[in-house]
Amino acid sequence: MSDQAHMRAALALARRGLGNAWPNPSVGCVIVRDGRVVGRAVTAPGGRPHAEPLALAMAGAAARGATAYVTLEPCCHHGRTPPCTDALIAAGVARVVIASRDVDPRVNGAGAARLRAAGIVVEEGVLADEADDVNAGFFASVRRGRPLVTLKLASTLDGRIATRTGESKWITGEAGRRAAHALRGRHDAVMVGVGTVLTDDPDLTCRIPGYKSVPTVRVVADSHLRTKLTARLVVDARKAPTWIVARNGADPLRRRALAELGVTLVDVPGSESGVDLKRALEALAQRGITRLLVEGGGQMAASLLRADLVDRIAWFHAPAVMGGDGWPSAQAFGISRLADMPRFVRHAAGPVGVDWLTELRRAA
Ligand code: AOF
Ligand code: ZN
Repeated sequence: MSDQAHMRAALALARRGLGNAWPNPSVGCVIVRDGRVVGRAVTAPGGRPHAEPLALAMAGAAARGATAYVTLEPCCHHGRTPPCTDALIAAGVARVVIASRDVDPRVNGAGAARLRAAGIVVEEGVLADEADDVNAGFFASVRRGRPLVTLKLASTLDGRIATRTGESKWITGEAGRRAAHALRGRHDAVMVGVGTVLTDDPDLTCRIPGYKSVPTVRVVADSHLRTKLTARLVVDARKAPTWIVARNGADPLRRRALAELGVTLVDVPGSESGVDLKRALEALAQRGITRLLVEGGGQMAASLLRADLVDRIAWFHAPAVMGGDGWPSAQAFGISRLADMPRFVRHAAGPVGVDWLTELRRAA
């Protein structure tokens, strides 16, 4: 099999770990000796151990003289785990094929250099575009200090996400809802505005059995701490983590009560109209979140789009029309000049049950 084929297998492993590895990137590693796969692993849940030592342990003595395929440049720093470069060198690996360079300033080319200095043949950039896509969350948190933000919208054909009376269950069908749960699973955290918590009382967990080993963090943007102590995601905050992003100094009593129920309070500056979303995203990245799925509602979608903080959109659209009285998906998002409109490019599109899913990415 070719280098590309083995790297594709490593990428598939890495993709499976998305949503489980934060604060670290989900890395796939495949070790091949004489054309046979002798070791394979993905970064462990929670980010440690890294993929390489796990794959090397599986390979044992067969790693000597083998080729290691890694989706991200092996680390060479003494972080919370020993350097993967040293593990590869000690195991006697002959060749290392790397997809993406690790943008972590502690690595950033130094990992590859260290392997070369030890006499290992190193190739870089094999399927780099695909790996950059898998690593996009980690790269966003290192380079921009905020997570990769994917906005999930479930709307009618005319872009409505709720009726005038606030009804929004269920616009899409069963298959679309299952796909949306899988999407939650591939993210480190899911965020909604407090309005959605007050009207829908959502649970926001990924309810696909066996899909996730690290529960997705539920984040509520709630500047004035209006979330009720009886909300579902407060009541079960000890089972799956709930973080509330609030304005500095908001309601100390409420704060204490929420904390006692197991909720984590994340403080950010804000204005009367809500929390500063950019600062909120930065605070989430500081706590290790690399991939954030934003699920609503319209106000939140509008604010993020207006601030140009949306990297990707997962748009589920149902074959139905609500009409002008419905709540527009980007409420109050009034662009007057076409030049100011954030544009996205289509990444993928296709049917999901009776609905469609269009995946979009922010145009460069
Ligand atoms: C790898 N293989 O599977 C991952 C890597 O704090 P530590 O020691 O866990 O190091 C975290 C850094 O390691 C992280 O910022 C990133 O640069 C790299 N992640 N590296 O060789 C892996 N997950
Ligand atoms: Zn490592």
